Amino acid sequence: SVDKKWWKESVVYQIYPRSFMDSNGDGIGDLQGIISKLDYLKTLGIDVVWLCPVYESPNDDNGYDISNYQGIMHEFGTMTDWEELLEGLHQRGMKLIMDLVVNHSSDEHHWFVESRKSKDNPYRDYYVWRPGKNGEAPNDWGSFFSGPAWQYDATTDEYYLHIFSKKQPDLNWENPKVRREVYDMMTWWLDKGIDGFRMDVINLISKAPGLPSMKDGGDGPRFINGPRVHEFIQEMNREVLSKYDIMTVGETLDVTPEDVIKYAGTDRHELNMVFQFELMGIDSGPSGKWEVTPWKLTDFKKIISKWQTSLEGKAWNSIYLNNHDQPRLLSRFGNDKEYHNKSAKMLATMLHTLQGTTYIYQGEEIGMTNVRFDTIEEYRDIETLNRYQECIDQGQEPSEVMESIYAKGRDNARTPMQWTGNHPHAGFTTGTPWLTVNPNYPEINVERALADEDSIFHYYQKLIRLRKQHDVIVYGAFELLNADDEQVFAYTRTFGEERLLIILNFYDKPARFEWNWSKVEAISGERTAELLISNYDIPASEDVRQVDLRPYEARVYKLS
Ligand code: ISL
Ligand code: CA
Repeated sequence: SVDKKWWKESVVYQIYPRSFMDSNGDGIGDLQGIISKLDYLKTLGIDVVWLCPVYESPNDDNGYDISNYQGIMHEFGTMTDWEELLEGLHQRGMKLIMDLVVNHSSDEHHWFVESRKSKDNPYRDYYVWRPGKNGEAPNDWGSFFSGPAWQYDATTDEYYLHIFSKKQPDLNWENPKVRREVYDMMTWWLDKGIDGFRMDVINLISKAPGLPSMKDGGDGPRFINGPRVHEFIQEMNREVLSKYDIMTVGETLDVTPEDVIKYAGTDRHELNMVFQFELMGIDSGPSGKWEVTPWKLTDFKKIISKWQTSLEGKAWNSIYLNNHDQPRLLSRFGNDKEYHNKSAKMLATMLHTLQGTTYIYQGEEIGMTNVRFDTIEEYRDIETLNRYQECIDQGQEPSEVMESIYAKGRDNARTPMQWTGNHPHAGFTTGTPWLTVNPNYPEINVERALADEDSIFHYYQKLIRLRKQHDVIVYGAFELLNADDEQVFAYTRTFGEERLLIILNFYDKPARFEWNWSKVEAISGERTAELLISNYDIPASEDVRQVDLRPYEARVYKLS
């Protein structure tokens, strides 16, 4: 009775093109660079590539500020290169999903160039313009990238809304013409043969009527999960998505499982799944992501169990542990020093054995880590640079600000992909990279990973293969076994007669895991446990009823 879908069975690999592979020595990753690595992706075994924005852009936010939705960024190549990429993926049996960034455009998009000219310009209402209030911004909304979310424009003596940088004005989704433009553009890409979209901050597109201030009481929606958001997405589904066999994943900030069941519920005709961020907030304090806070495994398990169980049979999870906006998973949840290999495999074991579509971010499969550049001058990310300036202006110690950037800055994920150990810049470019390569590339690189049977890469490869062999890995229901244990995360996955037992030691200390074996007997009457994968050698004779785990040990058993 289970609802089988190719996008549930898929493993997605996220490419941040600027940092993946540079083919022409200008220091910037590009489409031909990606094309040269398609066999690498095929070897890993992934099914789908999610390509971060490659559209024309002045790159205020590395392509998330789009000036032409139907053109390719010159630094990345041409439309012909892009077509070659799509064909190269399809020939190898892989799919391509594109980033859809339509909460905002670039201020250099011709719609905005027109819009700002006069109050009666035909494009005026493509964006959100308001007069000031007593010489100040129309309301108190703040930008995600520091400062107010409004920019004054002298030409018409009004302000425009920008929830991200001031070069990313928000599109006005209340205007049916804007929605039509977006749907036509999506159709144009789908007709070129792409296999779906990842939708940037899609739950921000509907703003509360009257744009009420945050401080004006009530906690009604302002611009997150706004009043018309489901109407808009259902319209998009009707007009565009429903006509194709594609996958869609929405990026949704600040959502509960109830919200997600609305965005991605089986009967909702909206999206296939979303990215939610609850786990990504586990090491942040009340003031937000920069307030680095220790996390506890019991809370970590609580968050995962909550999402695994509350979406069961109702919606579908996206499983990821990092992306281009987040720190590297290994530096954050594992141990990027003495247990680099073991802890990366332990986290990978979890990533691939939770219920949901699996997402791998480039470099994760070789255990790339966070980076610590000496000075702020080496950083490139607009969020990081704005935040640094804001803190310095407020009188904070530079060294203190740098520590939070080392832990949370987005450039951690954006340092160039480490291909080789003995070429300058890790073989990413023959020129000067746009962002400095992580100095650990002589140890951590693809060349070395491919040559080493015991590498993180080969472990990912094995996990991906297992997904293709065991339906229970994709479809099994999740059950947490040990909510109160601060060191071990253990759970089962059950699909009909099939059951998996997953045991993960999250720390560098040994641990014992004991389990109530009668549960297994209850489902099958048998007592066999077949080891499917582990990051240590395990004697065949070992008794699964009482498992002694070494640092960061991970095991997956198939019970029958
Ligand atoms: O990066 C974040 C954490 O600091 C998030 O707040 C992020 O801004 C948010 O998840 C939205 O991200 C998406 O839209 C942004 C873009 O900068 C991000 O790269 C993108 O993933 C604006 O388009
Ligand atoms: Ca290049």
